[in-house]
Amino acid sequence: MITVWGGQTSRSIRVVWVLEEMGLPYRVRQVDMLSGVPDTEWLAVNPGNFLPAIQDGDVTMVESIAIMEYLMGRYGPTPLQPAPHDPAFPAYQQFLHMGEAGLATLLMVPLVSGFIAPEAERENWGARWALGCAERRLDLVRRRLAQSPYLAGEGFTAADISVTYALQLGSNHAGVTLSDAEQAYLARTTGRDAYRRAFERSHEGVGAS
Ligand SMILES: N[C@@H](CCC(=O)N[C@@H](CS)C(=O)NCC(=O)O)C(=O)O
Repeated sequence: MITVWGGQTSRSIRVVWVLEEMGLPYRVRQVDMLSGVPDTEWLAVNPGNFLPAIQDGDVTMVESIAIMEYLMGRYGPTPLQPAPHDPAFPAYQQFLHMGEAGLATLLMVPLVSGFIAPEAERENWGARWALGCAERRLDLVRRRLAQSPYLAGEGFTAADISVTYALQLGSNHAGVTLSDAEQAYLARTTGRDAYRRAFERSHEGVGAS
């Protein structure tokens, strides 16, 4: 049984969403990063203390995109991951990675500046720079969505899982304003049954004493 170490608003939703799309059995172990109480069981899994992580038998992994690629490679094939000879593959590969490396990573800077930084440091050049960089990368997402319903082309793939999380992070917590096309895209991706199940499983037990 695969264990997903996650949090209710963390990138673990990407991993759980892949598991739901593929119909694989798993359990979610919630980690409360904000409790202030060290979770020693969790820190033994990832001493770096960032979510998500998985354990699958002898395998322990962090990095949400790498975990998604592991699951699709290990338990696929799956339509979530076009094969290298598929014409959809280059765009798939680009947006799969852009969702984290080019978008979510940058968006963490305005997010932590806006919500966690001391009052006097909330407005800062670095956060504005990071938001501007993410906005320019979003132009590539916008241009792609003007051409096709999903980022790799006609079919939904893991690239959409990756970028959906980044769009949610940006619009909910980092000051990104979504266009109508992006909002329609999010409605398409998060309207999937697998997303609804993933969302529910990611919130199970949260707030329970
Ligand atoms: N590139 C990593 C980013 C992981 C990350 O930043 N996770 C957040 C939660 S979504 C976190 O744990 N932040 C706390 C920290 O890094 O100290 C991934 O995609 O998994």
